[in-house]
Order: sequence, then C-alpha cells, then structure tokens
Amino acid sequence: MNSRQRLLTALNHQEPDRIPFDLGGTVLTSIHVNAYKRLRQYLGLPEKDIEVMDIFQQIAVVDEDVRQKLGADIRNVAPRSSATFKIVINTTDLPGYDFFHDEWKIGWRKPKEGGFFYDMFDHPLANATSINDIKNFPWPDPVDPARFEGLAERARYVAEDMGEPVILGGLAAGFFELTCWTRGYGKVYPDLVNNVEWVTYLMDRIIDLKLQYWEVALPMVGQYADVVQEADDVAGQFGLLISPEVYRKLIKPRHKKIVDFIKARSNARVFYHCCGAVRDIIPDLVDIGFDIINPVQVSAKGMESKALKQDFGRDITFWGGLVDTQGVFTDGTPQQVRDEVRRRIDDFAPEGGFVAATVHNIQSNVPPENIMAMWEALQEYGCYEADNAPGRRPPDYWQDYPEAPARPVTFNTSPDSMAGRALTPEEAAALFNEEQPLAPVLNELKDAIINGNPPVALDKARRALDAGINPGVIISDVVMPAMQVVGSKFECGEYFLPEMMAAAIGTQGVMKVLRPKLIESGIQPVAKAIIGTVKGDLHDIGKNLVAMMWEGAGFNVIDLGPDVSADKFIKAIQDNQPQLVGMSALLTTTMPMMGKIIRALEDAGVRDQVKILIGGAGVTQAFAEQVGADGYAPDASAAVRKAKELLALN
Ligand code: B1M
Repeated sequence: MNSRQRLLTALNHQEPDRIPFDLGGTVLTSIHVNAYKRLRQYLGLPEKDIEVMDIFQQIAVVDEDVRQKLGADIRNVAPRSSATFKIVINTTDLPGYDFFHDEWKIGWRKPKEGGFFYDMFDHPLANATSINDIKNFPWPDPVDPARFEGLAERARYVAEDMGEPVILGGLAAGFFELTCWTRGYGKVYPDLVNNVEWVTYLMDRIIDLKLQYWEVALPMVGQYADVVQEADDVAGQFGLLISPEVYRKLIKPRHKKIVDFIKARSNARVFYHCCGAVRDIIPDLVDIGFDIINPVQVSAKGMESKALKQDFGRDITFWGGLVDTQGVFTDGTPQQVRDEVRRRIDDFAPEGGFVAATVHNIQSNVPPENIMAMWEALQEYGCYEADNAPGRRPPDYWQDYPEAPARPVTFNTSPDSMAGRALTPEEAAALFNEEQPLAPVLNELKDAIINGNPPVALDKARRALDAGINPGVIISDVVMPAMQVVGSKFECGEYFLPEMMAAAIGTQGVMKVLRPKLIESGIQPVAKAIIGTVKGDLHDIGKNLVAMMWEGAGFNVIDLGPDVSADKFIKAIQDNQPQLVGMSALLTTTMPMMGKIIRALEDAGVRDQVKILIGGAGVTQAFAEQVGADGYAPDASAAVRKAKELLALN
C-alpha cells in the first residue's frame, strides 16, 4: 500500500496496513525549527540549514531524509499566500522586534531576543467603522497567477510519481480567523454582539475571496486533490469561545457555503482545523460536510479520545490527537509518551478514520527522545495487520501496563484553586437591592453593561454623573454587581467570549469616565493591580478579560499588555506600588517564564510587596505552587474572587 492508498483507506473509515502518519504534511501538523534541529541531531542526520515552512509559526520543512526515516505519509503541496508576496522584514523601526506586514496588511513581529514566533501586532481594520471601509480596503488578489505557478504539475508528481496524497491548502486562514486577524480579536468578539451587520459583511467579503481562490485552485489540481484544508479556531481549553447558537447563526451557514462550493467542484475530503474543546459542535461540523477534524485537542474539556471515537468515529476522521503537546509530550518521560500514544491509538484507530499526528505542531520544547518514543509506539501498535492491532488487543491488555496513567494529562480544573464558588445568575442578580430600586438611569446602565452595549453604557454613566449621583455609588451599586452577573453567566455557560467581552468593554468605558470623578471626590480604588501576558506569549484574550473583570470589581488595573519581560514587571511594581500582580501564559513554552519572573521579583526585592495570581489554558493549581505564585484562577470570573481572597478584601 502506498501513502496515498493508505490515507484514502483511512478516510473511507476502513483499516489500511498501518495508521497513516503525518509529520510536516500541513502547517498544523509540523514541528518547530528548534525541535526539528534537535531531532535531526538525535537521528544522526547531517547538519543543514533548516527551511522554514511557515514564517509565522517558525515550523520546519521536514526534509526527505527525515521523511524516509520516519515513514511520513503526508506531503505539503499547498500553494501559500506568502509565495506570491514578498515579505520584507524590518529590523530597525520597532524597538526590540523584527517585523513585517503581510499581503492582508496584518503586522507580524518577533522579539529579537528569545522570540519563538512571529505574532500579530497590527490589525488593519481595527479602527474601521463603515461598510465602505471594508469595500475600499486593498484586499489581496486571490487569483494572482503567481499563487498557482507549478501547482498542477506538483500535484500530479506527488500523486502519481510519489504515490502520496495531495493536501491542498486554502487562501491564508479560515474566514473567521481572517476576520479576527484583520480586525483584531478584541474587536471581533464584541462585534458579534453589537456590530453584527458590519462584521458579517467583513466575513462575507473574505469568503468571496476564498471562493474565488477555490474556483481556480480546485479544477487546476483536479482529480489529484485528495484533501482540501479549511480552519477556524472557535474553541478554547474549556469550551467554545462563542455559544453554539451564535455559531449556528453566524458561522455555520458560512462554513457550509464554503464546503458546498468545494464539494460542487471536487471529490476532495474537507479537513477542518479547530483547536480546543469543540465537541459541542462536532454534529454541526458533520452536518456541514466536513470530513476531517484536526488537531483533536485531547486535553481540552470533553475531548476524551474514547468518547469522541464512540460518538463521532463513523462520521468524521480524527487527524491528530496522537499525543498532546500541552501534556506529557513536553514534560513526560518517553515511557509516559509511549503509554499515551498506545492509548490514543487504541481509542482512535479501530475501523480506520484516524490519521496519526500530534495535537498541533510539535512545539520548540519537546525533546527528541519523546518524539521518537511517539514514533516507536506508533510503529509498535499502529499496524492493523499485526496480532496486537488496535481493536484486537486482549481484554487484559492494559494490565500489562500498571503505570499507564488513566489520564496522563493534568487538567486545569482543580477545585482547590477556586476561591469560594461562583454565584448563580439568580444570586448575582439578587445583589441588586430589590427593596431600594435603582434610579431609572442606573437601571438602564446596569442593563447596558449586562447586555453588552458599550455606547449606551457610557451614555448612561455620563447621565448618572450629570444627575449628581456619586461615582462611588455608581460603581458599588451598579458596575460591580452588573459585572458579577456577567461573570456568573460566563461561568455557568450562559455567556461566551463575545457577550463577556462586550460587557467588559462597556465597563472599561464607564470606568474611564468615572475614575477622574472618583479621584476628585477622594474615593480610593479597591486595590491596585498590574497584569501582563509573560514574555514570548502573545495570547492576550484571556488576560484582557481578567483585567476588565478586575476593573469591573473596582480595582485600578495597569495592563502591561502581552510579551512582558521580568524587567518590565519589576519596573511597573516599583513605579506603581500595586498590591496584586497578575500573569497569564497559554503556551507550555512560556509557562516556565512565570517562575523566572517570580525569581526575578525576589532578586529585585519586590516579591514580598505583592500577591501574585496566575492563569492561562495550561496553567494548573499545582503549577502555580511549583513556581511560587500565591494563587491560580481558571477563568476571569474566578480571578476576581481569588484576587479578593488573596488581598483579604471580602
Ligand atoms: Co494559540 N495556542 N498559538 N493562538 N491558541 C493555543 C494556546 C493551543 C493550546 C492550541 C492547541 O494546541 N491546539 C497551543 C498551545 C499548545 C502548547 O502550549 N503546547 C497554541 C499554539 C501552539 C499557538 C502558536 C504557537 C501557533 C501555533 O502553532 N498555532 C502561536 C503562538 C503565539 C504566541 O503566543 N507567541 C499561537 C497563536 C494564536 C493566535 C494568535 C492565532 C490566537 C491568539 C490571539 C490572541 O490572544 N490575541 C490563538 C488562539 C486563539 C488559541 C486558542 C485556540 C484559544 C485561546 C483563547 O483565546 N482562549 C488556544 C486553544 C486553547 O486554549 N486550548 C490556543 C479564550 C480565552 C478567553 O481563554 O486565554 O485560556 P484563555 O483565558 C481564560 C483562562 O485561561 C483564564 O481566564 C481566561 C478567561 O476565562 N486566564 C487567567 C487567563 N489568564 C489568566 C490570568 C489570571 C487568571 C486567569 O490571573 C492573572
């Protein structure tokens, strides 16, 4: 069986000779250049200049010698937008960073020191307001012939001469991702609540470009297109980022439009990449016509491999999930990696419908020993023709492995970390004193905050001040309880990211108006806090939410932004004398930076002046203890309770 037959058999939900293996076949299943260099050394392969497959993620092109040694089945033949656009890296004009703008005018930067990736810092439509701003934007040409140069011949060569499958990439990223990248995450989520017409116009403009691209690419590759790639991250560690209802109303019909368009022009299977806890909408993905789901983030909530296979294994192929890059792959022993791989194979592989790949790209901190442990376990247990094939193992099979952990990945939902418990929405609503009803303007302010309408919230706050209402009363009787209602709705799954962010942005605007008045009347904030996402890490959505929730709880918050070094934290403490320091990190590669920053605060003699609270997707209570933080909170609402507990403010 050649690689193409192997993959097609698996996609038909039948068992090939062995599980198809993907390393470097897509920009979502590859390996960071640092980990790749170490892997080559470990394999005894000659040193060479590493070709970068994707400049943003700094992942490597997996060379022929490694492909041969490891038997990789999938090869990247996608035309890439950057192929037609000359990236010019500016090394001088942004202190501390190298940067460039891509053909969508999105700005990307990489820290000069210790940077692993290029990250977005400039969103060209961040300040756009009208439909004309979208119409007049200089969009890239999706059918620029340079994009397609040599594509048909390469596809033929890969399929016929190499006997490998052809995976055709789309135009840049998914339509929702491109919406977020051009507009900015911090704007798009609230737009989904209070700027729907505008933001869906933007989505549809981007979809037009994507369809124009597919219109040319699909017939060009023709019968050789085995799989085409689409992607849109709509989930985080604990669940969807947007509610299933909003997904079904705004995103699903647009995904369907794209998939229908592709399927009307090709027999290719459609691969859909979405990180995180996506289980709740897998039936929708099947309904849309997606054939494959990636990266199958098995450590996220509800993504347990056995249950996923049981519930959806007949309808969709799992491409990923072999070993979790957030868990044992980085920190575990090779034996733990082997155990996890064996377990995932047993869960996902029976009856085909499984392509072995790590959960997302192999990150820079994964040791080569663990990569090879993964590969060896795949060789040992991933052969369908062997006696011990997945699905045909003896019943006492796991007993051979007393050390095999039931759940090899630590999950960041430790109840110990919670300061008290979240209020129910009813309890939170009862914070508004029913016996002393609020003045009408305050009632309207409350509703505007809870319903995520920032302009109305701002207007009502100004009117309340004009009516002579004390700013301290506005905060204590309206803003703080309103944000508690919002927080409790978020924690119990009634609110998702868009609703929460819209409410928090409203509160931020209100606080901006109230703060000078508070100072004038001598009212002190509850406490002063500084917060930042640690150096090397650009994930700031969660950190922003924590900052905004703290503001809503009456804290004076100084937000240092993402990519914050120890020196910057120390200076901010010295300059501002806060009682609380918040740190956020979402990457296993940047989590250790939290410990380093705490050591630096100790060395600078400022550690004892502050309480330190940490959080982020992979962070756990145990990790917080290990690095010497004072507390951990799993979400923004809990971060308010924990902060108050640490500062004894209740
Ligand atoms: Co990235 N990414 N990402 N990403 N991304 C993750 C984190 C990942 C888990 C996805 C995966 O593996 N499937 C993975 C990390 C794996 C690992 O660590 N081993 C990952 C990776 C690998 C990467 C890149 C390397 C690129 C890549 O290969 N894909 C790259 C790195 C960039 C960098 O930081 N240098 C990258 C880039 C990006 C985007 C730019 C595309 C985008 C970020 C946009 C932005 O933030 N401006 C992005 C996104 C969106 C995600 C996922 C899909 C969602 C993260 C998110 O925003 N969640 C994520 C998948 C996942 O989380 N499982 C993923 C919503 C947010 C509200 O939740 O941030 O967890 P969260 O915050 C929560 C809590 O954690 C907590 O409260 C918040 C609100 O309730 N919390 C705190 C957070 N901070 C806190 C601080 C506190 C207390 C609580 O006290 C101070």
